[in-house]
Amino acid sequence: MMKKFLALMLSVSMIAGLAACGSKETEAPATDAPAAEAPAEGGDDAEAPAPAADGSGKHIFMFKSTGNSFGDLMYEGYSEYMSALGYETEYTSPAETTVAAQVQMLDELITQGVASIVISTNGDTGYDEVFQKAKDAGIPIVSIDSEASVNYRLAHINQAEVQDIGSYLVQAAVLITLGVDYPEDKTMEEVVAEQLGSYSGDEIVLGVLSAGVDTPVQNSWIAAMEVELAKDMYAGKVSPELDKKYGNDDPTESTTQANAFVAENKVDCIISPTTVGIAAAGQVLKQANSEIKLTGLGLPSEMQSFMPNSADEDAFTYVCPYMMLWDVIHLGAVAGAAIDAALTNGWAGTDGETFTMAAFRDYAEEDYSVYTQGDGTFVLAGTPYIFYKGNMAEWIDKL
Ligand code: RAM
Repeated sequence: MMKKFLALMLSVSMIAGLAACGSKETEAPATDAPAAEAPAEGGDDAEAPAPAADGSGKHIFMFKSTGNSFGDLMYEGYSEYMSALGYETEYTSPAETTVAAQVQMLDELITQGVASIVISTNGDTGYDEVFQKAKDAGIPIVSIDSEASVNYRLAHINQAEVQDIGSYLVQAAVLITLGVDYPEDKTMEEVVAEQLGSYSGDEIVLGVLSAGVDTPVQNSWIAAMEVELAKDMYAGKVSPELDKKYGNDDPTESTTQANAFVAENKVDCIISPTTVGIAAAGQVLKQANSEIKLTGLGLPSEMQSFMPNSADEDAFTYVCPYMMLWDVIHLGAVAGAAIDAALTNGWAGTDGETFTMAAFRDYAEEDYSVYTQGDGTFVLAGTPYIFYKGNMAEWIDKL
């Protein structure tokens, strides 16, 4: 079933892209892990059966909601990795991007008996009771994309450094506002510093079209954008205030919010740190023939009509000259490797622990180490990758 083999050129392309993107500049994340949670609503008291010692049973992968290709691709990687090891996996996500919908679904699954849970959450709070029920039953939980409470997860699989993502998004938005192509031979930060050094125009204003107002991962990236904007080079040139709107990872709501940006006409560039938001904004800005530009985190397959697809095109005739993401399929597979390590080697996600991920598609076998940030432990799966006119064509069929 997963015979697409879309990632054959992934490593090579990714390494090239990373070099161009200046991946050395890793910084500490802007935010600490989620704070202690309020008591959860819902959840029933039925005791949950413990998972079988041999790893049999259903291994659950729960995304924030259904109908999101980003979640589907993570599951593709997760299930491919897990199935190769003989595990049975199931993709279950609620229709709505809410904490309550995830909690109800988790509660039912845990009562039925599941072997493990990988989850991307819709909020920092509200999961305590249901996660405690899983913990009592000995069901390992790993979070991915959007963090689960440090009290209940073994570790969080971090897609890329939070601060890198926030910084690169702001830098891209500023360069795009100034009509500057993605720099292939310098870091974006260097070019932003050069450009703003001689900039004397109106203060640049950036908008954010996010997912949910409470979504942990998007909020951590927004906080990182604000850290970036506090750097001296932006002072008086780019507003430190981001104009934030929330489309709840729903195409219709995201379209409404993108239309509001057009109607208000206050921002120069929208940063959408969600694949649903950026695709909706692309459509709105294109249709409106708006002067507002766009960047963010998007899937090349969903962004192809809003972005240049070949090096000889003028990127600025498109609403989104360049954007970012990471290898979503590989990210999902790393979560599978963490769950396997928990089940077979007693990997507990504590600081300094390591697990080995078997070779996956074009990725060689690799060790992943657990590190601590704030109150929580993390595993770093990858690095942000820039999609621009120089490489879009090769990515459209892959992600
Ligand atoms: C969306 C989801 C997810 C985010 C990606 C980039 O589909 O909101 O949380 O990480 O986009």
